Amino acid sequence: MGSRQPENTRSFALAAHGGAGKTTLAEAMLFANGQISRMGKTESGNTVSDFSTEEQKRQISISTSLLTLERAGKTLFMLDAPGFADFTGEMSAAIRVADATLLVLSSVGGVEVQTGRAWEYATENEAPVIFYISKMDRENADFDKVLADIREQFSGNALPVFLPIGAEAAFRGVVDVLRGKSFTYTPDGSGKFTEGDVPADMADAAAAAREALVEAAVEMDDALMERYLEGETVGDDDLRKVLRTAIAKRRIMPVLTGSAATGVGVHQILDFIVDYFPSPLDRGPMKAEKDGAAVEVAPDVAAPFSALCFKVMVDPYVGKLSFIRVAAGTLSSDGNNIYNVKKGDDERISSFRFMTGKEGKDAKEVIAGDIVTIPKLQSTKVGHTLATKGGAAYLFPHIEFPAPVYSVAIVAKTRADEDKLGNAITRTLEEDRSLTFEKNAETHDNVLSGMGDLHIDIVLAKMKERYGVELDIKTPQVPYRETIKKTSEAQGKHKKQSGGHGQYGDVSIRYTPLERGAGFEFVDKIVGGAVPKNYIPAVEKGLREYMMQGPLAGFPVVDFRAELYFGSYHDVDSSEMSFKLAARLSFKKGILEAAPVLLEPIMDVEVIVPDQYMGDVMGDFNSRRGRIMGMEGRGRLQVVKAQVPLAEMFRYAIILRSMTSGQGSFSMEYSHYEEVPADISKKVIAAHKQEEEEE
Ligand SMILES: Nc1nc2c(ncn2[C@@H]2O[C@H](COP(=O)(O)OP(=O)(O)O)[C@@H](O)[C@H]2O)c(=O)[nH]1
Ligand SMILES: [Mg+2]
Repeated sequence: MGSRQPENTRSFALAAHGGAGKTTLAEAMLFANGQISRMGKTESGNTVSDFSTEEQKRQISISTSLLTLERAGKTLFMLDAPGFADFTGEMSAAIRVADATLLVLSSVGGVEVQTGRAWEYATENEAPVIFYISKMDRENADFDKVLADIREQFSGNALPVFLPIGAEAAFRGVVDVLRGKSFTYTPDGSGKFTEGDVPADMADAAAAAREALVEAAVEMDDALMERYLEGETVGDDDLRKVLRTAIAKRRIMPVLTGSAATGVGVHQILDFIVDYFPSPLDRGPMKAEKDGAAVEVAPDVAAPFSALCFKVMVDPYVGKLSFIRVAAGTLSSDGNNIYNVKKGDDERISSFRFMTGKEGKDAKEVIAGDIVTIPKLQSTKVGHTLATKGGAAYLFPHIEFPAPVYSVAIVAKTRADEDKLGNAITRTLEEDRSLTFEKNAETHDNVLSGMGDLHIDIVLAKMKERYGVELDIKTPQVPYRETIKKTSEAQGKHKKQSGGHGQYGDVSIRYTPLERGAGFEFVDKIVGGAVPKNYIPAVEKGLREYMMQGPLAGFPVVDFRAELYFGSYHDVDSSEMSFKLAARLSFKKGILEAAPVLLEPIMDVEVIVPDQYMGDVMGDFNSRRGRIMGMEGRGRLQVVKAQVPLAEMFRYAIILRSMTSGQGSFSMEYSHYEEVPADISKKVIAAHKQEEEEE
């Protein structure tokens, strides 16, 4: 592979709603290209792409897999991303690093929620988009309808390049309108096809489709445009050149079709990828940053080497594999080391691997535009920039992952599980960037947060399989807090003076409510040494300690001022400990007399749903004590903003999914604390009392 050049590279992300047919299409391409001798099926758990235990068990893609194909002197890097909403992060990372997005829509299901999300990510990344209408052999397959929906909902730049010959059980082949040829298959999955003329009854449609492509393509070249307007016919060579540019610039978004299951059209798709998908050169430079200024990194093989890590996979046997997109330069694996620009660490390259599912083939050298893995890097994480030492010193922007929306508290089943938990969590977090773990300082829950119940389920199954850790899950505790609404004064007197060395502390403290978010203030108002100076810090310390467990229901007390204004002491018996205990007595009494209430966290929630679900979503928020803050249209979708108590949101990921048939999505973040309504407060306090009694 010594003479590989970026102009011979094609990389693309396969993106779609779950079940649209990406993995099957990837498998069909490997088969058509002679890289596998039998076609696997998602439902049989034997595709090259879905190789993990969990993917095979659940029959869906969970993690992006990288498949490398060699065809007609070109190297194709294909990223088969999972389509389910729980794994959106994987999909967006794949779209970010590939030179094009192959957006798959089922000829039956058409535009679905995740199709929209994939489109948005591609658009944000200015990625060229090629549509593929899949499953033309299925009952109710409707090419025209899906094409019309694509043009209406996404872009009028979507123009058909393939037209289907027949449909459903009678789907036989495709017309390639650019080549002006038909390709008719034996639909037995063997991949045998014959090339012929465009069928007479499709000639008009094929001519019109070609004309539309020509008209859009010539706009990329003024001279050609002029000739075209003067009535000259545009030759194939000219057309090919401008079409490539138009695709790279998103001015044309070709629409292809076929059936991966029966193999119909797969060879033509591969040909189209080779001929028309953008190379790294067509796609142009990657954006990076150096000392706060924007820089562009062109895919130049002679430039200093740089790469972006977009995925880390931990294989129980092979160990860690880091997936990288090479942005610039050329690097051979022997003797070369690499430098993590973000961390400032040296990393050792043992080899570069060209991946096809779980199999890797050693590559001596990588060049700008390649998407490969490096085994056993130590400190490199997703989003980090790699370079040779002393070479490129810029950083690629971090890869953003959506914030988790679904949380559970995890509890180790046994002591042995608990011992293994730390390591298992660390390694799991390394691979999965849409997962977070936090030990809540207030509730002491170990909170694991992800994109949904499916995601968490899979994470737990993986931890059990790989690291032998068994975990139970429960709903996390709401981190309630306590505060006061009135001012009170309370004396606390701690006195034990029978026999031996006694104890004596006496304080009077005034408790005043502060505004929300103010926290705690301690004020020393002692005059005349009623409490000696050296004991005052003990009083404050005592309060800070006891306020972590409020007298109402054991939650931290916040947003109040404590003014120490009077007290008394004993020359011999007073001590720091006595004053701490006195502060505690005053605190308990004072807070309970100052109209204490519970506070709960309120979340800012943003829900995105198709129009028809607006009513349901708003009604549901009412039943969750939510406040609607606003609504706006965003294309064919509606965005609802609301503030809702966290206590009502733990299962929302599941509820929204069932309420909207999977078509809704949401995000949330902490906003502020608010008083809990009396009826709910009563229940929380009662539950706390019961817990205390049980202990
Ligand atoms: N009839 C038919 N079924 C297909 C075709 N492509 C995929 N499928 C089926 O659709 C389901 C989902 O396919 P899969 O490739 O896993 O979808 P992905 O989630 O987009 O990767 C599986 O049951 C496939 O067998 C096709 O071309 N024709
Ligand atoms: Mg899949």
